[in-house]
Amino acid sequence: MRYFCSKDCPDCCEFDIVSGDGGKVEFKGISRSYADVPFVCTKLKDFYDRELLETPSFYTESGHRVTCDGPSATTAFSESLLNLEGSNILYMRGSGSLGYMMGAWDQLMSQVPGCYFIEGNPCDETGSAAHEKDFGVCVNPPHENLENVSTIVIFGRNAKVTSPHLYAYLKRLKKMGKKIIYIDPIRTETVAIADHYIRIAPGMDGMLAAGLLNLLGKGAGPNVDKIIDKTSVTKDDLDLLTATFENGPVGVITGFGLQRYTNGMNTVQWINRLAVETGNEPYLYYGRGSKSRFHKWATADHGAVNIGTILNQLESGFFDMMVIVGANPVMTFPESVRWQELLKSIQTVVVDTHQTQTAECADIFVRVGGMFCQQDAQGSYFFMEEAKRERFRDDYSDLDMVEQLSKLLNKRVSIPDISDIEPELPEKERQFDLKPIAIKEPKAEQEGMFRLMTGSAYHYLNSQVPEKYMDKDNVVFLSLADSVEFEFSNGDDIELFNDTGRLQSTVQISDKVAKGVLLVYKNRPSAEGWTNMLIEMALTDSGEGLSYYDTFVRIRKI
Ligand SMILES: Nc1nc2c(c(=O)[nH]1)N[C@H]1C(S)=C(S)[C@@H](COP(=O)(O)OP(=O)(O)OC[C@H]3O[C@@H](n4cnc5c(=O)[nH]c(N)nc54)[C@H](O)[C@@H]3O)O[C@H]1N2
Ligand SMILES: Nc1nc2c(c(=O)[nH]1)N[C@H]1C(S)=C(S)[C@@H](COP(=O)(O)OP(=O)(O)OC[C@H]3O[C@@H](n4cnc5c(=O)[nH]c(N)nc54)[C@H](O)[C@@H]3O)O[C@H]1N2
Ligand code: SF4
Ligand SMILES: [Mo]
Repeated sequence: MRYFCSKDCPDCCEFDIVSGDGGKVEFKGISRSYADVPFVCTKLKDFYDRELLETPSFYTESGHRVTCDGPSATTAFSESLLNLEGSNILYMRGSGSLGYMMGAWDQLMSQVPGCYFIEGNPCDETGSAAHEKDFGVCVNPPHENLENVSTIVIFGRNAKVTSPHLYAYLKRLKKMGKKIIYIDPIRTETVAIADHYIRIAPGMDGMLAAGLLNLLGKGAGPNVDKIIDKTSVTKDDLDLLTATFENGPVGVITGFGLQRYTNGMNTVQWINRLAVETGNEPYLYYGRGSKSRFHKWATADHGAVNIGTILNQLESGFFDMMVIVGANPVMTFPESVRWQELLKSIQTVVVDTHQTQTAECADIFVRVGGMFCQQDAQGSYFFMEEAKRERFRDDYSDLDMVEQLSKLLNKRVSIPDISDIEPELPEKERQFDLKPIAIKEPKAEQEGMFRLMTGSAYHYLNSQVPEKYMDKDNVVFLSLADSVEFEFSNGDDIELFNDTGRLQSTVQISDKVAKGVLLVYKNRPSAEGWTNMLIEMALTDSGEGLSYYDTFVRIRKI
């Protein structure tokens, strides 16, 4: 059966499900125009195994959890909603599945009186806003355009880890003779494909892009001394980049890491300017909406809350209930401890494949079967491709739940059949309206504190961690220089702390990080605590994204 993976991953892989003996299934990659060998990532089989685990649903009666099946928990949810009529309800839908059909949830919840949606997301919002500001849209050129460039400059996209098909394509482009320059404050796995790696100071790509424009005679950016001082890029690297853009054409691939700062939108806007002013806009990539070519789900008028104000709004008592579908904010959003307290103080309903850290705080938990149990459609947010699938397994799914709820609540939700869903809307085109902008810098380094970076790890996706990888690379990466200064050896216990919270883990000395920077992989428990316990809920300059990497911590031995 032809299927696709609807996880929050730029690839949106299509694959074949092959049934073997004794109900075993296998996944086989299909050939793609951009990869020499068909493959699927190792995470896929783990998602399948993980999502088959039988986690019971539950509801709460007189302070006690009653375990039950999905439909019974859904009935309890509908009763709570009816009892709460007249109250305000906060609704969050996350990145568990980005399939088009998950829009049925929005259609249903928008009809629930007093329901508020969340404006903004923790993922790519800041960079998307930059593209919308500059070009009116957030689209990607066809990937084939990269075949016309001589060099590809990658600003912080850890493709080897986060987008294996893009990495396969980069390998092919390299074989075709393209040079690759990779710019990232962290020496990631993607460095392996680079002809040249440049370690930039975090949040300073905008300064670098503006500086390059100055050196190329295309604007009044910072001079060489200032660029070197602010970005930590050496004179040789700067000369290489200047020559690269002088000679062109250059592919520019922008990742999502560099927009997770208070100046993230400004950074992406400067990279946009660098590409446009040097004639490389046809080779400028960020990402596009994964549902941009499908018709939007109709929703009723509903309230909205800015992502940065969620916790304050919960604290103020404005909401009596929070409904969380396919998200694990206790683990993935900043200020985890506050989340835990606030979710326990109101009625919380969680719909998930797993009993997550967020579900632990719930009054009602409805277990759904996940992406193997639902027909769906979606596009890749890097490649201009869409995929569709029929349902593979019959377990209780999000769509089954939405249908049941809509009947119980007497709401109308029109779920189309998959055969009627086509990516028929044309992709919009960029319009050019690059207004002059200032150069913004990230939050300043603080004396005696380390910048905490929290990027993606290879073996798991956001907080969807298979048990067998819970402890893999579950460390704090520390530079050799800092290990000497602070007298740490490999394997030592370490505490990271600041005014927001604390985390305990073990040290791994590594050249992944520079002096003054720590790396801890995101969204899973450390020995004690986890990264988002240390991170403050603070917006980026787009006003709707979160500045995760503008976080500073102290360290001590324990
Ligand atoms: N294996 C795996 N794959 C995933 C995910 C996962 O958790 N695991 N998550 C998925 C999701 S939700 C998303 S949004 C995508 C994210 O995919 P990517 O676009 O790759 O984003 P990140 O991994 O957040 O960051 C990419 C790189 O940016 C770097 N970076 C950070 N700050 C800066 C900076 O100031 N300048 C520069 N130049 N680089 C910087 C980081 O060190 C990191 O190596 O990946 C998806 N794919
Ligand atoms: N410190 C730090 N934090 C970060 C980031 C970072 O770089 N640093 N990155 C951020 C990014 S890019 C993102 S996208 C967010 C992600 O934040 P979340 O949206 O919370 O992402 P997940 O952890 O993938 O949570 C998705 C949940 O959906 C469940 N699920 C899976 N499939 C289905 C399904 O079909 N239906 C339902 N109902 N549930 C399902 C999973 O079990 C999981 O619990 O995290 C952000 N958090
Ligand atoms: S690479 Fe991403 S889209 Fe492809 S199977 Fe793995 S998680 Fe799914
Ligand atoms: Mo994301």
